Amino acid sequence: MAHFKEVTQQSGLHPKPAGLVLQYGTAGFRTNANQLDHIMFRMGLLATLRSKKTKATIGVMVTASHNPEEDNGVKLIDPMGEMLTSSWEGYGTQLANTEQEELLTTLKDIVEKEAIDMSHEANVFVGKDTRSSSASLSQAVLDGIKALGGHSKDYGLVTTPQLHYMVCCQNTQGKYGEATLEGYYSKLSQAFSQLAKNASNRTDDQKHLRVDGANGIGAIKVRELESHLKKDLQLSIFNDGSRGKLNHQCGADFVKVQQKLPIGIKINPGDRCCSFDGDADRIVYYYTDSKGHFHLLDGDKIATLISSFLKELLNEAGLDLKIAVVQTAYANGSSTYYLENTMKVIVRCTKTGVKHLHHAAQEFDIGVYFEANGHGTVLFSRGAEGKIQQLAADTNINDERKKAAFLLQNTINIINQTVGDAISDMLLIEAILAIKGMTVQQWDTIYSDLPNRQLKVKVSDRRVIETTDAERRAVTPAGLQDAIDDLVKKYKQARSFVRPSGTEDVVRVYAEADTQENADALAHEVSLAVYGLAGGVGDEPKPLH
Ligand code: 16G
Ligand code: MG
Repeated sequence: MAHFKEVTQQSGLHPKPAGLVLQYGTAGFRTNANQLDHIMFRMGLLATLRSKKTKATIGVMVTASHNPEEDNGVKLIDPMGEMLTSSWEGYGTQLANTEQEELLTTLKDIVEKEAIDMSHEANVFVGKDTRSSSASLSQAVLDGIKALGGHSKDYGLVTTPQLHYMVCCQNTQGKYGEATLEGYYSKLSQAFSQLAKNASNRTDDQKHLRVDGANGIGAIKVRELESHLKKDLQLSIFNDGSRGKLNHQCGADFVKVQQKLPIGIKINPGDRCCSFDGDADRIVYYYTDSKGHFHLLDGDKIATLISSFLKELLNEAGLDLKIAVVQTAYANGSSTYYLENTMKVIVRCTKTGVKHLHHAAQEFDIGVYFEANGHGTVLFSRGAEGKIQQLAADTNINDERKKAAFLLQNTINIINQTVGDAISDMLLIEAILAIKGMTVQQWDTIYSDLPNRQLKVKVSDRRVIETTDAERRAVTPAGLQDAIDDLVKKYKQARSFVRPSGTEDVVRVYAEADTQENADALAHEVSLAVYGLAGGVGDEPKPLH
């Protein structure tokens, strides 16, 4: 086949360093940018095969999200805008690790196993973040697509969720929206302005939001959005990339993990602020109080705000739809308690990683999913969307139901259902706060987070830890879970779990308890148990105080 010949020739320009082994991780490949050229070329090949197989457009996003500037990575996007199906992740790993001379054989194996019709045309959308390495790496992706005879469209600089959106628009023949940036901004901003019409009189202060763009792509894109928003929302953008370094002491991951303000942001007590991560698929909110204390509103607080808003609207609309919130083990215990016992919504817990939450959320009429780190969105089933549209078109209903249906309709339009999207989440949160006339402090008091601590432990092989029950219990090594159970019993309102990271060579430890001191002490003691029972390397974990 002519294409295979082309692959052999072109792959020579993107050679694999012999012996280098990389895994398709939780969200694709991610490592130092100078190890990725061959990976990018090969993911161009894989995306082309995936497109031929699914007879649909596939996406390839070049980004390393919240990692440092020196890193890069790649995420593949399936036809409906969701992440690459897990059954193909293995092919990604195989293609990445096959030595140069075996590449063609590996490629042909995949073609055979998946019975791919190579004569079918292939279409791949490509996007990239602002890293200095992204330009040449996305060119390597384009080279891979071309080598296998696929067609590509290069969107250039876009956020990860924007590329997910484009793929979904393309494969739904425009039903989800128009596959352009202009289409994205106009769909979201129109929905926002419809929702904002229902807000009580807001002062300029209330319309004002400070955005930390992590010196990344989100900053550029939120500025593009700004011109579509008119005066409904006023944004001050910090860490916009003009000076600082990507993700360095700023961005959603920094703010969440360090529980403090990002560098370069100027705020007064009570000012509402949010941070995006490096590819704008995560968002967290925060403010400082009159004493200068920092308060974080993370993915759990966001899920609570959104789900209570939706639940109220469903009640007012008289619609009987099943709503659920999907979280991971990292969700603060107070949020789970509040959702289950006060709000009385169904709560599901899944393994870490967006694809797991996304799948679980698909099982409900309305599935709100958020990781505590700020990645999340809302999914509406086709049936639920149909009922909402039908109600909105019904002329025989009272004003209250009509208004609720209208708000639900615009909520659907403001949400990027393909994946968590900092820009879309930000607009939805701003709309809800405006409609409810709620300040960020009032939102924060819905429930109080239990003090918590996250630690890392280095072990010789983190795979010795296997977990069950959505990562909440360790099955191996023997004795570890019993040790954790005994330690947890020593503290009030305590909970702890450990899991091997999917993105770093460490074991992660999470603990929460009634006080920060107790959460810290429990996290430390559990770290010692991991170190002792799971092959710790280096110095023994030290107490935090
Ligand atoms: C990836 C995941 C994120 C998860 C994180 C966990 C996606 C798009 N991203 O960044 O959802 O929270 O990994 O990292 O799925 P860890 O396994 O190192 O704790
Ligand atoms: Mg990200």
